[in-house]
Amino acid sequence: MTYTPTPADKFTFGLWTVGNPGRDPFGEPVRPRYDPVTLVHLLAEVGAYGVNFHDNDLVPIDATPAERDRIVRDFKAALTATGLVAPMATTNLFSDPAFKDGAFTANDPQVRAYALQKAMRGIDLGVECGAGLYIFWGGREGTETDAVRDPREALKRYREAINYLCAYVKDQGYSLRFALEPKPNEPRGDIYLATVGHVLAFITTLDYPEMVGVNPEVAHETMAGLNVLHGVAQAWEAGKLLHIDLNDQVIGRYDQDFRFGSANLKATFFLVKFLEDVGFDGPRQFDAHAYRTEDLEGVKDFARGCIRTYLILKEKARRWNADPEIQALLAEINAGDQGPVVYSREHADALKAREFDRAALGARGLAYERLDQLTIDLLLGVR
Ligand code: GCO
Ligand code: MN
Ligand code: MN
Repeated sequence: MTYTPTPADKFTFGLWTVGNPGRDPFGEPVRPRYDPVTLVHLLAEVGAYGVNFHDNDLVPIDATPAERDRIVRDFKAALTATGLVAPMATTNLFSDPAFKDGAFTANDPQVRAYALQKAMRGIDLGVECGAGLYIFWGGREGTETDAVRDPREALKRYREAINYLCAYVKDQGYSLRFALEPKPNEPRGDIYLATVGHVLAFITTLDYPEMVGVNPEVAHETMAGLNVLHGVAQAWEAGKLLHIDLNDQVIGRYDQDFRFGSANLKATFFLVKFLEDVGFDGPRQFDAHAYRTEDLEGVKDFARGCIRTYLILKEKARRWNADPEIQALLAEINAGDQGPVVYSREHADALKAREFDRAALGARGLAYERLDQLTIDLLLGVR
């Protein structure tokens, strides 16, 4: 197997991922900043399908209109030259000191207004570059102390902003959907809309819920100690899985943004298997960055590694689904299943009267150990 990506895999990277200069709270950048055109060519070289950006990854926050137009022209020319697309865009509502208390949820109404303005301009920029999806990651929408804001007020303001921006998109006639990206903490002590579950519930309270979905991130659910796959599956079931951020993370650590599959291989396998089994056709974005030890070659190794691991796990998933022993075990586990139970008076009466052999139910061995070990054998390449 060569594990060569195709456009159908929809592997994308943010400009901020391969462009990450390796600055952290303890140390200065270890890599130079590369301009967007260079990064587009790098992504084409490693086999990506698309590139995503925050407004200010592409256009510096203090650029003049003329500079903006030149940068966008060069970027679009690079897309044409490489064949890459820009399916998703987003707003940086977290780096500038103006957003130190949040953007849409900030206590200062001027900050909230500025955030809306910046988001509308970001949406225009995204649409101009061909994006069909716009992400909202509320990086600074949170607190260090709940003394400063009633969390209900934060949710109200968040809702007001998303409603406003949905109305803006409709008014402009853009064909653009939104995806909200949950995260439990970092950079704030606590961030509102902490998990996929919070976001799914929040969407039902919006004016245009049909325009809005979720962008789950592996690391973010893991930081919250949750099973990523379960959140992703619930989003999918609700018809709300529009995009996914793939990376890796050890529970209980800082926001690590490791190369996809580099920390929790089995969980990553089941996630890839799920995405492939259900036929998820949204972009698979690698939202991660290279170790701080790497130079530009290491950044390429990182990006190629994300893609390669996904494709290896995709092939493993195919083999898992085709494995006679695994499938026989699954058939045994699910034997006797007669499909969904539907309520009727007769069914309920019969069920209430039925006698169960409770001891036998409890005594039955389920062979999950064997099934899991077969999975491990397959993943470790001895099967
Ligand atoms: C993070 C987030 C971001 C977002 C990005 C796009 O932890 O910093 O994952 O990388 O995904 O802002 O919305
Ligand atoms: Mn993240
Ligand atoms: Mn992300």
